Amino acid sequence: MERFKNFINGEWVEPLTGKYFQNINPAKNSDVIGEFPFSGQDDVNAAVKAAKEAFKTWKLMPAPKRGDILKTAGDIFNRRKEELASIMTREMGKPVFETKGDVQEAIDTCYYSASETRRLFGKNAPSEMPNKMNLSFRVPIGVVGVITAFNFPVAVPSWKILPALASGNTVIYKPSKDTPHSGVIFAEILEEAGVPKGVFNLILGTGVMGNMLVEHPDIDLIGFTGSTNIGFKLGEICGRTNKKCSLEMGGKNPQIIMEDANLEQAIEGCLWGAFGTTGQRCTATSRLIVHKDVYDTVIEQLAARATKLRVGPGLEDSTEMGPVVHQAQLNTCIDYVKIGLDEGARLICGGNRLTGGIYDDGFFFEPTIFADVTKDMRLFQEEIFGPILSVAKAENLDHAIELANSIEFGLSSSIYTNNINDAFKAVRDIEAGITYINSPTIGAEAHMPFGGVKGTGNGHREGGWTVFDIFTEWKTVYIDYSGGLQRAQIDNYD
Ligand code: UN1
Repeated sequence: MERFKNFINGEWVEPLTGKYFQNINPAKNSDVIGEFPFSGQDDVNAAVKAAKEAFKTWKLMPAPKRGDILKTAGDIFNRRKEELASIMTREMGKPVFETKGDVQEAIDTCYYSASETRRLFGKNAPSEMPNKMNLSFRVPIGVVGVITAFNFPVAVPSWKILPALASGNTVIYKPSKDTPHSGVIFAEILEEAGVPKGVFNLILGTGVMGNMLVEHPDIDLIGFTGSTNIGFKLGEICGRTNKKCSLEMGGKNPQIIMEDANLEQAIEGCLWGAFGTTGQRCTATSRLIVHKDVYDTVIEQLAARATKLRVGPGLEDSTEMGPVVHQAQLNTCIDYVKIGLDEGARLICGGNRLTGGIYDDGFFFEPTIFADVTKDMRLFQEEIFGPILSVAKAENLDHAIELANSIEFGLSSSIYTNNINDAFKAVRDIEAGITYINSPTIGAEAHMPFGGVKGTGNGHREGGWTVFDIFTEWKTVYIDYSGGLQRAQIDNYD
């Protein structure tokens, strides 16, 4: 069986712990992908030491030169797209057409970050004193720890790693324990692109190792994507150790369908939003809020389509929905079906683990829809991260928006309507970082701000130009060429 290594200070090295963990294919549990380092404190220390040292020179490289390396990385991601997509599907399950999209998002982010290195604009303002100039510009922060989830094994880390590098920071990346192989390829690509030694380091391991990163005194910033529960804990540690941190956490994203919507289009959007990536996206549509006039029709048509979705291994061309990522996630789905039934929600379709034939060797779950879900139910409130959609009935637009907002999260949202007034009210009133009109809750583009309000985040936006607010801070410079002492606030005013 193949044994993989960490990438520290430009070298592929065995973990100092001497320990490894195995990762299996969620669509075929008998397929063991390999043995991956179970890294510990000494590995973290080695990576941090390398990244701290490398920061001294990387930050001095002209930003457009750093951009050239990122552009090359984009070219290599492109060249290895098919191969990488298969590796990702094998280790986390989503169909190859989705993992190819995931790689494309990383390619887009490479090119976008590369181009931004020529546009890391500063801002100048006139001085209040004569013969004096005021400037301000962005500077890198230092050593960045990146911790991400399994569901976008390449795209989501790329949102953090590439702009962090473009800005002049050095990086230590800990991928999810469920997608270490994708992490290895990520490192191979940056190595081949010419990222200097120590600038990018990969250490593999479990959540315990993630904690060691966050506790480490020489890490200056943590970029995290994952569950709300873990994000809040990491945020506490960052507060105590005075680290900057960007937290991208849970979602319980609503799609509203109004009575005048194009139902065919709305249902197709909902199927993609709810069951794409087997519901394992932080942007997944997990609540469908339907106007009462079309409620029964929508449920009937949606269930008819959902039950026909082809569930199977993501490596097969015909598959529309893959397995969930692991046994624990499968158990979560089973638990929430029971919770939904106990709460009195109406199970419309699905609800079971798929069994028989190939299904017995994987973590397959039926596309599941509950109707008559009310806002006090756990089904309505809690992130499940699986193929379980809750449908609620709304009296009118105001009620639909009130329901949409009745949760602790605020990442993505969507409304299907042909009424322009309703669309604009929804844009204004839905509490979410992202709102789609006549389009599902998933599908963010790399060059636009991405992030959520309320319990989803801590105010940062990845993607787009806003990501540079995470990975840089401002330096202000005053240049006095008057030839004498000028005292601001004093000499110009009585
Ligand atoms: C995530 O689920 O963590 O908008 C990110 C989307 C994708 C990114 C999802 N482009 O659904």
